[in-house]
Amino acid sequence: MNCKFMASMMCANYGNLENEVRRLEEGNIDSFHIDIMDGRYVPNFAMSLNDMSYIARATDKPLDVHLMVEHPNNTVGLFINQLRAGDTIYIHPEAEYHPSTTLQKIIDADMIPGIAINPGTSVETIYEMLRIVKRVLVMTVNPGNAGQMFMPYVDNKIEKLLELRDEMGFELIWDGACSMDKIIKYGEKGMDGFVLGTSVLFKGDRDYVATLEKLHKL
Ligand code: S6P
Ligand code: MG
Repeated sequence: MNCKFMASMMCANYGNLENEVRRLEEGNIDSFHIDIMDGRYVPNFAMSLNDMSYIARATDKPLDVHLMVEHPNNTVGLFINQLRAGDTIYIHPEAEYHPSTTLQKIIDADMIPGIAINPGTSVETIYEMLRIVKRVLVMTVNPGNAGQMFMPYVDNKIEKLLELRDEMGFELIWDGACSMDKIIKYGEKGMDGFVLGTSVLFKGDRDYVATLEKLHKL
């Protein structure tokens, strides 16, 4: 299996974020997934711009920023200013009138443009954007919280996206309820990356190095 693993930092221990970053780096995490919420697009607040900047300064690894905010065009510049070339920003297309304008800002800043697709969003409605994004974050839970149940109906969409990925050349990343069995099954099907949250990494004794070693051996 050749796929990337991203740590969902909203599930980390905020009591010692620096130590969390170090231990995840020791386990060779590929990138840090930062969930930004505004309490409007989703009924929750997770990480903030300042949390993201702190992690950006604490590591040389790429950041993978998932904006769950209304009208990201209004605030995407704030995030771009704190990030580096090569970091990824995902927006939810239904949260913006002209999502391709927002994606263009991300492209112009030499960052990786991505869209996040909710369980209830069809491939058909986002098809044209697949031509300009480099990453698609397929959500297998409704956005807003960690620790939710996998929505089995997303399976069909994942199969469709895997076919389109081969044709159009974006990377397909899984976000939500990402357990070991899902990683094995969909890693074999060619998924490019997985966001690791409470289902596999931030659980039990939180031995990140041991869990990541197991995952990298798959
Ligand atoms: C959800 C968010 C995700 C979660 C992650 C948690 O709104 O976008 O990135 O943090 O999915 O993982 P888990 O395994 O607890 O569902
Ligand atoms: Mg996320």
